[in-house]
Amino acid sequence: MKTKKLHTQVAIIGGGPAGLLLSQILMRQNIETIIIEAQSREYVLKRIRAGVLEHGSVELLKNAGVGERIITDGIKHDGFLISSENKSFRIDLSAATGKSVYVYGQTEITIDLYKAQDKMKATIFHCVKDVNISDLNSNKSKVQFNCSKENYEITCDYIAGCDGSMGISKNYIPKKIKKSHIINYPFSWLGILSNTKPVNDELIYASHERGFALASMRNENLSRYYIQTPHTDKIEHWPDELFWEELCIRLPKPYCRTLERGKSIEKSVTKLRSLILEPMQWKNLFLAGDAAHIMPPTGAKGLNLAFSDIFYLSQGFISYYKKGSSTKLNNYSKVALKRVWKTVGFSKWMTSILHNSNENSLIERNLNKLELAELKKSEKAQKLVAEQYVGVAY
Ligand code: RFL
Ligand code: PHB
Repeated sequence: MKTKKLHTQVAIIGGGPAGLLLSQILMRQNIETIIIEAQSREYVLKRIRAGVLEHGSVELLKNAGVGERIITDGIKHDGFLISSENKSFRIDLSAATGKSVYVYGQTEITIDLYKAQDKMKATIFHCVKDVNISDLNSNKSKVQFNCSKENYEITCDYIAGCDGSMGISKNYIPKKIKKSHIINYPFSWLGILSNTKPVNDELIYASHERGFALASMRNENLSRYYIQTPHTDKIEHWPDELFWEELCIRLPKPYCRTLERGKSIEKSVTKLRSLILEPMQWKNLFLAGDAAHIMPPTGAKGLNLAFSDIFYLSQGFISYYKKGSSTKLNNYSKVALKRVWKTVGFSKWMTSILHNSNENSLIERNLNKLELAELKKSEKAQKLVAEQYVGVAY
Protein backbone atom coordinates (compact mmCIF):
# COMPACT_ATOMS: atom_id res chain seq x y z
CA MET A 1 0.00 0.00 0.00
CA LYS A 2 1.36 3.44 -0.96
CA THR A 3 1.97 5.82 1.98
CA LYS A 4 0.37 9.27 1.66
CA LYS A 5 2.87 11.99 2.55
CA LEU A 6 1.91 15.21 4.32
CA HIS A 7 3.88 18.09 5.80
CA THR A 8 3.09 20.54 8.58
CA GLN A 9 4.84 22.72 11.13
CA VAL A 10 3.30 21.22 14.29
CA ALA A 11 1.76 17.72 14.26
CA ILE A 12 -0.66 17.25 17.15
CA ILE A 13 -1.44 13.78 18.51
CA GLY A 14 -4.84 13.82 20.26
CA GLY A 15 -7.99 15.78 19.45
CA GLY A 16 -9.16 16.31 23.03
CA PRO A 17 -9.34 19.79 24.59
CA ALA A 18 -5.53 20.20 24.84
CA GLY A 19 -4.79 19.26 21.21
CA LEU A 20 -7.72 21.23 19.81
CA LEU A 21 -6.88 24.38 21.77
CA LEU A 22 -3.23 24.21 20.71
CA SER A 23 -4.23 23.92 17.06
CA GLN A 24 -6.75 26.76 17.45
CA ILE A 25 -4.18 29.17 18.97
CA LEU A 26 -1.46 28.27 16.44
CA MET A 27 -3.73 28.47 13.37
CA ARG A 28 -4.83 31.96 14.44
CA GLN A 29 -1.13 32.89 14.14
CA ASN A 30 -0.88 31.24 10.71
CA ILE A 31 1.19 28.38 12.08
CA GLU A 32 0.29 25.10 10.31
CA THR A 33 -1.01 22.14 12.26
CA ILE A 34 -2.43 18.66 11.63
CA ILE A 35 -4.37 16.85 14.38
CA ILE A 36 -4.70 13.08 14.52
CA GLU A 37 -7.29 11.58 16.91
CA ALA A 38 -7.76 7.90 17.79
CA GLN A 39 -11.54 8.12 18.28
CA SER A 40 -14.45 9.29 16.16
CA ARG A 41 -15.64 12.86 16.69
CA GLU A 42 -18.97 11.56 18.06
CA TYR A 43 -17.12 9.54 20.70
CA VAL A 44 -14.95 12.49 21.78
CA LEU A 45 -18.04 14.70 22.04
CA LYS A 46 -19.89 12.12 24.16
CA ARG A 47 -17.33 12.05 26.97
CA ILE A 48 -18.59 13.68 30.16
CA ARG A 49 -15.68 15.00 32.16
CA ALA A 50 -14.60 18.29 33.69
CA GLY A 51 -16.98 20.99 34.82
CA VAL A 52 -15.06 23.84 36.44
CA LEU A 53 -12.97 26.38 34.53
CA GLU A 54 -10.42 28.52 36.33
CA HIS A 55 -10.31 32.26 35.68
CA GLY A 56 -7.13 31.84 33.54
CA SER A 57 -8.70 29.07 31.43
CA VAL A 58 -11.69 31.30 30.63
CA GLU A 59 -9.36 34.14 29.58
CA LEU A 60 -7.28 31.78 27.42
CA LEU A 61 -10.36 30.37 25.67
CA LYS A 62 -11.74 33.88 25.09
CA ASN A 63 -8.40 34.99 23.58
CA ALA A 64 -8.48 31.93 21.31
CA GLY A 65 -11.89 33.01 19.96
CA VAL A 66 -13.85 30.25 21.72
CA GLY A 67 -15.06 32.02 24.85
CA GLU A 68 -18.41 33.34 23.66
CA ARG A 69 -20.63 30.48 24.89
CA ILE A 70 -18.81 30.23 28.23
CA ILE A 71 -20.15 33.70 29.02
CA THR A 72 -23.66 33.17 27.61
CA ASP A 73 -24.28 29.52 28.62
CA GLY A 74 -21.72 28.94 31.41
CA ILE A 75 -22.47 29.77 35.04
CA LYS A 76 -20.20 32.15 36.94
CA HIS A 77 -19.50 30.89 40.46
CA ASP A 78 -18.21 33.28 43.13
CA GLY A 79 -17.90 30.61 45.80
CA PHE A 80 -18.51 26.99 46.80
CA LEU A 81 -19.56 25.11 49.93
CA ILE A 82 -17.63 22.60 51.98
CA SER A 83 -19.57 20.46 54.42
CA SER A 84 -18.28 18.45 57.33
CA GLU A 85 -20.29 16.77 60.05
CA ASN A 86 -23.41 17.70 58.09
CA LYS A 87 -22.77 21.44 58.43
CA SER A 88 -21.53 23.59 55.58
CA PHE A 89 -19.43 26.73 55.24
CA ARG A 90 -18.66 28.80 52.18
CA ILE A 91 -15.37 29.60 50.45
CA ASP A 92 -15.97 33.04 49.00
CA LEU A 93 -13.79 33.01 45.88
CA SER A 94 -14.50 36.54 44.68
CA ALA A 95 -14.13 38.18 48.12
CA ALA A 96 -10.85 36.35 48.73
CA THR A 97 -9.29 36.71 45.27
CA GLY A 98 -11.37 39.16 43.20
CA LYS A 99 -11.84 36.27 40.73
CA SER A 100 -14.46 33.63 39.97
CA VAL A 101 -14.65 30.28 38.19
CA TYR A 102 -17.10 29.17 35.49
CA VAL A 103 -19.10 25.97 35.45
CA TYR A 104 -19.06 25.00 31.78
CA GLY A 105 -18.70 21.35 30.75
CA GLN A 106 -15.68 19.96 28.94
CA THR A 107 -18.13 18.49 26.43
CA GLU A 108 -19.30 22.01 25.49
CA ILE A 109 -15.71 23.31 25.27
CA THR A 110 -14.85 20.47 22.91
CA ILE A 111 -17.93 21.26 20.77
CA ASP A 112 -16.84 24.94 20.62
CA LEU A 113 -13.27 24.01 19.69
CA TYR A 114 -14.31 21.59 16.92
CA LYS A 115 -16.67 24.22 15.49
CA ALA A 116 -13.94 26.89 15.52
CA GLN A 117 -11.43 24.46 13.98
CA ASP A 118 -13.89 23.50 11.23
CA LYS A 119 -14.43 27.18 10.47
CA MET A 120 -10.66 27.61 10.02
CA LYS A 121 -10.58 24.47 7.83
CA ALA A 122 -8.25 22.62 10.21
CA THR A 123 -6.93 19.23 9.11
CA ILE A 124 -8.16 16.64 11.60
CA PHE A 125 -7.91 12.87 11.07
CA HIS A 126 -10.24 10.73 13.17
CA CYS A 127 -10.15 7.02 14.09
CA VAL A 128 -6.39 6.82 13.46
CA LYS A 129 -4.53 3.60 14.30
CA ASP A 130 -0.93 2.36 14.63
CA VAL A 131 0.50 5.79 15.47
CA ASN A 132 4.29 5.85 15.39
CA ILE A 133 6.72 8.72 16.03
CA SER A 134 10.28 8.85 14.69
CA ASP A 135 13.22 11.14 13.83
CA LEU A 136 12.69 13.30 16.92
CA ASN A 137 16.27 14.44 16.67
CA SER A 138 16.04 15.80 13.11
CA ASN A 139 14.34 18.85 11.61
CA LYS A 140 12.00 16.46 9.80
CA SER A 141 10.35 14.55 12.59
CA LYS A 142 7.78 11.97 11.51
CA VAL A 143 4.34 10.81 12.62
CA GLN A 144 3.06 7.69 10.84
CA PHE A 145 -0.45 6.33 11.21
CA ASN A 146 -3.24 4.46 9.50
CA CYS A 147 -6.63 6.03 8.82
CA SER A 148 -9.51 4.44 6.87
CA LYS A 149 -7.16 1.70 5.63
CA GLU A 150 -4.67 4.24 4.20
CA ASN A 151 -1.13 4.69 5.53
CA TYR A 152 0.02 8.25 6.19
CA GLU A 153 3.31 9.91 7.05
CA ILE A 154 3.48 13.49 8.33
CA THR A 155 6.86 15.21 8.36
CA CYS A 156 6.95 18.18 10.71
CA ASP A 157 9.14 20.53 12.74
CA TYR A 158 7.59 19.60 16.07
CA ILE A 159 5.19 17.07 17.61
CA ALA A 160 2.76 17.89 20.41
CA GLY A 161 1.73 14.83 22.41
CA CYS A 162 -1.77 15.75 23.60
CA ASP A 163 -3.05 12.16 23.64
CA GLY A 164 -4.21 11.90 27.23
CA SER A 165 -3.50 9.31 29.91
CA MET A 166 -3.77 6.30 27.55
CA GLY A 167 -1.76 7.84 24.71
CA ILE A 168 1.48 6.69 23.13
CA SER A 169 3.48 9.97 23.04
CA LYS A 170 4.90 9.67 26.53
CA ASN A 171 6.46 6.32 25.59
CA TYR A 172 8.89 8.22 23.34
CA ILE A 173 10.56 9.99 26.28
CA PRO A 174 13.53 7.68 26.91
CA LYS A 175 13.23 5.54 30.05
CA LYS A 176 16.63 6.63 31.30
CA ILE A 177 15.55 10.29 31.62
CA LYS A 178 11.82 9.83 32.41
CA LYS A 179 10.62 10.10 36.00
CA SER A 180 7.06 9.14 37.01
CA HIS A 181 5.61 10.28 40.32
CA ILE A 182 2.47 8.35 41.25
CA ILE A 183 -0.08 8.45 44.06
CA ASN A 184 -2.87 5.84 43.90
CA TYR A 185 -5.77 6.77 46.17
CA PRO A 186 -7.70 3.85 47.69
CA PHE A 187 -11.07 4.94 46.26
CA SER A 188 -13.01 5.84 43.09
CA TRP A 189 -15.70 8.37 42.17
CA LEU A 190 -19.02 7.20 40.83
CA GLY A 191 -20.51 10.05 38.81
CA ILE A 192 -23.98 10.55 37.40
CA LEU A 193 -25.54 13.12 35.12
CA SER A 194 -29.29 13.68 35.44
CA ASN A 195 -31.90 15.98 33.96
CA THR A 196 -32.79 17.44 37.34
CA LYS A 197 -32.50 20.88 38.91
CA PRO A 198 -29.16 21.21 40.78
CA VAL A 199 -29.59 20.90 44.55
CA ASN A 200 -27.80 24.22 45.14
CA ASP A 201 -26.69 27.13 42.99
CA GLU A 202 -23.07 26.58 44.14
CA LEU A 203 -21.00 23.37 44.26
CA ILE A 204 -21.04 21.38 47.52
CA TYR A 205 -17.94 19.37 48.46
CA ALA A 206 -19.21 17.10 51.26
CA SER A 207 -16.99 15.23 53.69
CA HIS A 208 -18.91 12.47 55.47
CA GLU A 209 -17.94 9.46 57.56
CA ARG A 210 -19.44 7.19 54.84
CA GLY A 211 -17.28 8.92 52.21
CA PHE A 212 -17.06 12.04 50.06
CA ALA A 213 -19.84 13.44 47.85
CA LEU A 214 -19.90 16.30 45.35
CA ALA A 215 -22.93 18.18 44.08
CA SER A 216 -22.13 19.92 40.80
CA MET A 217 -24.07 20.91 37.70
CA ARG A 218 -23.92 21.70 34.01
CA ASN A 219 -26.91 24.02 33.73
CA GLU A 220 -30.13 24.86 35.59
CA ASN A 221 -31.76 21.59 34.53
CA LEU A 222 -28.73 19.33 34.38
CA SER A 223 -27.02 18.07 37.55
CA ARG A 224 -23.71 16.29 37.97
CA TYR A 225 -23.21 14.36 41.21
CA TYR A 226 -20.40 12.16 42.48
CA ILE A 227 -19.98 9.84 45.45
CA GLN A 228 -16.80 8.20 46.68
CA THR A 229 -16.92 4.40 46.29
CA PRO A 230 -14.42 1.57 46.88
CA HIS A 231 -12.41 0.48 43.81
CA THR A 232 -14.24 -2.83 43.90
CA ASP A 233 -17.68 -1.25 43.24
CA LYS A 234 -19.01 -1.41 39.70
CA ILE A 235 -21.72 0.67 38.01
CA GLU A 236 -24.12 -2.31 38.35
CA HIS A 237 -23.78 -2.08 42.15
CA TRP A 238 -25.30 1.39 42.06
CA PRO A 239 -28.82 1.51 40.58
CA ASP A 240 -30.16 5.09 40.57
CA GLU A 241 -32.30 4.72 43.73
CA LEU A 242 -29.31 3.54 45.76
CA PHE A 243 -27.15 6.35 44.40
CA TRP A 244 -29.71 9.03 45.40
CA GLU A 245 -30.10 7.47 48.87
CA GLU A 246 -26.37 7.50 49.49
CA LEU A 247 -25.90 11.01 48.10
CA CYS A 248 -28.70 12.23 50.36
CA ILE A 249 -27.03 10.76 53.45
CA ARG A 250 -23.70 12.42 52.63
CA LEU A 251 -25.07 15.90 51.83
CA PRO A 252 -26.01 18.29 54.67
CA LYS A 253 -29.65 17.68 55.74
CA PRO A 254 -31.32 20.77 54.19
CA TYR A 255 -29.92 19.79 50.76
CA CYS A 256 -30.97 16.17 51.19
CA ARG A 257 -34.53 17.33 51.76
CA THR A 258 -34.66 19.39 48.55
CA LEU A 259 -32.61 17.02 46.33
CA GLU A 260 -34.48 16.37 43.10
CA ARG A 261 -34.04 12.75 42.03
CA GLY A 262 -34.44 11.45 38.50
CA LYS A 263 -33.18 8.93 36.01
CA SER A 264 -29.43 9.07 35.39
CA ILE A 265 -28.49 9.77 31.77
CA GLU A 266 -24.82 8.87 32.27
CA LYS A 267 -23.00 6.93 34.96
CA SER A 268 -19.26 6.36 35.18
CA VAL A 269 -16.55 5.28 37.61
CA THR A 270 -13.12 6.92 37.88
CA LYS A 271 -10.20 5.67 39.97
CA LEU A 272 -8.49 8.55 41.72
CA ARG A 273 -4.78 8.97 41.18
CA SER A 274 -2.04 11.54 40.71
CA LEU A 275 0.64 11.03 38.09
CA ILE A 276 3.34 13.48 37.07
CA LEU A 277 5.84 12.74 34.31
CA GLU A 278 9.13 14.57 34.02
CA PRO A 279 10.40 16.00 31.70
CA MET A 280 7.55 17.16 29.45
CA GLN A 281 9.85 17.52 26.44
CA TRP A 282 12.26 15.28 24.57
CA LYS A 283 13.95 16.69 21.45
CA ASN A 284 11.09 17.76 19.12
CA LEU A 285 8.35 16.12 21.19
CA PHE A 286 6.36 18.18 23.71
CA LEU A 287 3.80 16.58 26.05
CA ALA A 288 0.76 18.54 27.26
CA GLY A 289 -2.32 17.83 29.39
CA ASP A 290 -3.22 14.37 30.67
CA ALA A 291 -0.43 12.88 28.52
CA ALA A 292 1.99 14.36 31.06
CA HIS A 293 0.01 14.53 34.31
CA ILE A 294 -3.19 13.27 35.88
CA MET A 295 -4.82 14.87 38.89
CA PRO A 296 -7.58 13.49 41.11
CA PRO A 297 -10.74 15.41 40.15
CA THR A 298 -11.31 16.78 43.69
CA GLY A 299 -9.51 20.06 43.01
CA ALA A 300 -10.99 20.38 39.48
CA LYS A 301 -7.49 20.85 38.05
CA GLY A 302 -6.95 18.34 35.19
CA LEU A 303 -8.46 20.31 32.33
CA ASN A 304 -7.20 23.60 33.70
CA LEU A 305 -3.64 22.28 33.84
CA ALA A 306 -4.00 20.98 30.28
CA PHE A 307 -4.93 24.53 29.26
CA SER A 308 -2.04 26.19 31.14
CA ASP A 309 0.35 23.73 29.42
CA ILE A 310 -1.13 24.80 26.09
CA PHE A 311 -0.69 28.45 27.00
CA TYR A 312 3.06 27.94 27.64
CA LEU A 313 3.53 25.62 24.65
CA SER A 314 1.70 27.89 22.20
CA GLN A 315 3.77 30.85 23.42
CA GLY A 316 6.87 28.76 22.71
CA PHE A 317 5.81 27.93 19.14
CA ILE A 318 4.69 31.51 18.43
CA SER A 319 7.98 32.88 19.71
CA TYR A 320 9.89 30.36 17.55
CA TYR A 321 7.93 30.92 14.32
CA LYS A 322 7.41 34.67 14.65
CA LYS A 323 10.67 35.80 16.30
CA GLY A 324 13.03 32.92 15.58
CA SER A 325 13.63 32.39 19.31
CA SER A 326 13.72 28.87 20.80
CA THR A 327 14.13 30.06 24.39
CA LYS A 328 10.47 29.59 25.41
CA LEU A 329 10.29 26.17 23.77
CA ASN A 330 13.48 25.10 25.54
CA ASN A 331 12.04 26.29 28.86
CA TYR A 332 8.58 24.77 28.28
CA SER A 333 9.03 21.66 30.43
CA LYS A 334 10.53 23.61 33.34
CA VAL A 335 7.88 26.36 33.30
CA ALA A 336 4.89 24.04 32.78
CA LEU A 337 6.09 21.62 35.47
CA LYS A 338 6.46 24.46 37.98
CA ARG A 339 2.73 25.17 37.69
CA VAL A 340 1.89 21.43 37.67
CA TRP A 341 3.73 20.89 40.97
CA LYS A 342 1.97 23.88 42.58
CA THR A 343 -1.33 22.21 41.69
CA VAL A 344 -0.37 18.69 42.79
CA GLY A 345 -0.22 19.79 46.42
CA PHE A 346 -3.67 21.41 46.33
CA SER A 347 -5.33 18.44 44.59
CA LYS A 348 -3.74 16.01 47.06
CA TRP A 349 -4.80 18.14 50.02
CA MET A 350 -8.42 18.52 48.79
CA THR A 351 -8.58 14.78 48.13
CA SER A 352 -7.08 13.68 51.45
CA ILE A 353 -9.03 16.05 53.66
CA LEU A 354 -12.46 15.36 52.15
CA HIS A 355 -12.37 11.58 51.62
CA ASN A 356 -12.81 8.90 54.19
CA SER A 357 -11.92 5.27 53.66
CA ASN A 358 -11.29 2.14 55.69
CA GLU A 359 -7.62 2.71 55.06
CA ASN A 360 -7.74 6.02 56.95
CA SER A 361 -6.85 5.54 60.58
CA LEU A 362 -9.01 7.09 63.27
CA ILE A 363 -6.16 9.55 63.82
CA GLU A 364 -6.31 10.69 60.18
CA ARG A 365 -10.11 11.06 60.31
CA ASN A 366 -9.94 13.13 63.48
CA LEU A 367 -7.15 15.30 62.06
CA ASN A 368 -9.19 15.90 58.89
CA LYS A 369 -12.23 16.93 60.95
CA LEU A 370 -10.09 19.28 63.03
CA GLU A 371 -8.49 20.82 59.93
CA LEU A 372 -11.90 21.38 58.32
CA ALA A 373 -13.10 23.02 61.57
CA GLU A 374 -10.04 25.29 61.49
CA LEU A 375 -10.67 26.12 57.82
CA LYS A 376 -14.25 27.07 58.69
CA LYS A 377 -12.97 29.59 61.25
CA SER A 378 -9.91 30.96 59.47
CA GLU A 379 -10.30 33.64 56.82
CA LYS A 380 -6.59 33.36 56.07
CA ALA A 381 -6.82 29.61 55.38
CA GLN A 382 -9.94 30.13 53.23
CA LYS A 383 -8.07 32.72 51.17
CA LEU A 384 -5.30 30.20 50.44
CA VAL A 385 -7.89 27.62 49.30
CA ALA A 386 -9.68 30.23 47.18
CA GLU A 387 -6.43 31.32 45.48
CA GLN A 388 -5.66 27.73 44.50
CA TYR A 389 -9.23 26.98 43.38
CA VAL A 390 -9.47 29.97 41.01
CA GLY A 391 -6.02 28.94 39.75
CA VAL A 392 -2.41 29.98 40.12
CA ALA A 393 -1.60 32.82 37.68
CA TYR A 394 0.22 31.73 34.48
P1 RFL B 1 -8.03 13.94 26.80
O1 RFL B 1 -9.27 14.69 27.05
O2 RFL B 1 -7.92 12.57 27.38
O3 RFL B 1 -7.77 13.91 25.24
C1 RFL B 1 -6.75 13.11 24.69
C2 RFL B 1 -7.19 12.66 23.32
O4 RFL B 1 -6.16 11.87 22.71
C3 RFL B 1 -6.77 10.77 22.03
N1 RFL B 1 -5.74 9.70 21.87
C4 RFL B 1 -5.05 9.54 20.73
N2 RFL B 1 -5.10 10.20 19.56
C5 RFL B 1 -4.24 9.78 18.58
N3 RFL B 1 -3.40 8.74 18.72
C6 RFL B 1 -3.33 8.05 19.88
N4 RFL B 1 -2.47 7.03 19.99
C7 RFL B 1 -4.18 8.44 20.94
N5 RFL B 1 -4.38 8.01 22.21
C8 RFL B 1 -5.33 8.78 22.75
C9 RFL B 1 -7.92 10.38 22.93
O5 RFL B 1 -8.91 9.66 22.22
C10 RFL B 1 -8.42 11.75 23.38
O6 RFL B 1 -9.43 12.27 22.54
O7 RFL B 1 -6.76 14.74 27.36
P2 RFL B 1 -6.48 16.34 27.36
O8 RFL B 1 -6.82 16.95 26.06
O9 RFL B 1 -5.13 16.48 27.92
O10 RFL B 1 -7.57 16.91 28.43
C11 RFL B 1 -7.48 16.60 29.79
C12 RFL B 1 -8.86 16.55 30.43
O11 RFL B 1 -9.69 15.70 29.64
C13 RFL B 1 -8.83 16.04 31.88
O12 RFL B 1 -7.70 16.56 32.56
C14 RFL B 1 -10.09 16.45 32.68
O13 RFL B 1 -11.24 15.84 32.16
C15 RFL B 1 -9.94 16.08 34.16
N6 RFL B 1 -11.15 16.40 34.97
C16 RFL B 1 -11.37 17.69 35.42
N7 RFL B 1 -10.53 18.68 35.10
C17 RFL B 1 -10.80 19.96 35.49
O14 RFL B 1 -10.00 20.86 35.21
N8 RFL B 1 -11.95 20.31 36.18
C18 RFL B 1 -12.84 19.37 36.53
O15 RFL B 1 -13.88 19.72 37.09
C19 RFL B 1 -12.57 17.99 36.18
N9 RFL B 1 -13.43 17.03 36.50
C20 RFL B 1 -12.06 15.40 35.29
C21 RFL B 1 -13.20 15.76 36.08
C22 RFL B 1 -11.87 14.09 34.88
C23 RFL B 1 -12.79 13.14 35.24
N10 RFL B 1 -12.56 11.83 34.76
C24 RFL B 1 -13.50 11.12 34.02
C25 RFL B 1 -11.21 11.32 34.75
C26 RFL B 1 -14.12 14.80 36.45
C27 RFL B 1 -13.91 13.49 36.06
C28 RFL B 1 -14.89 12.46 36.55
C1 PHB C 1 -17.82 18.37 37.65
O1 PHB C 1 -18.78 19.16 37.59
O2 PHB C 1 -17.71 17.42 36.90
C2 PHB C 1 -16.77 18.58 38.68
C3 PHB C 1 -16.79 19.76 39.42
C4 PHB C 1 -15.81 19.96 40.40
C5 PHB C 1 -14.84 19.00 40.60
C6 PHB C 1 -14.80 17.85 39.84
C7 PHB C 1 -15.78 17.62 38.86
O3 PHB C 1 -13.91 19.20 41.57
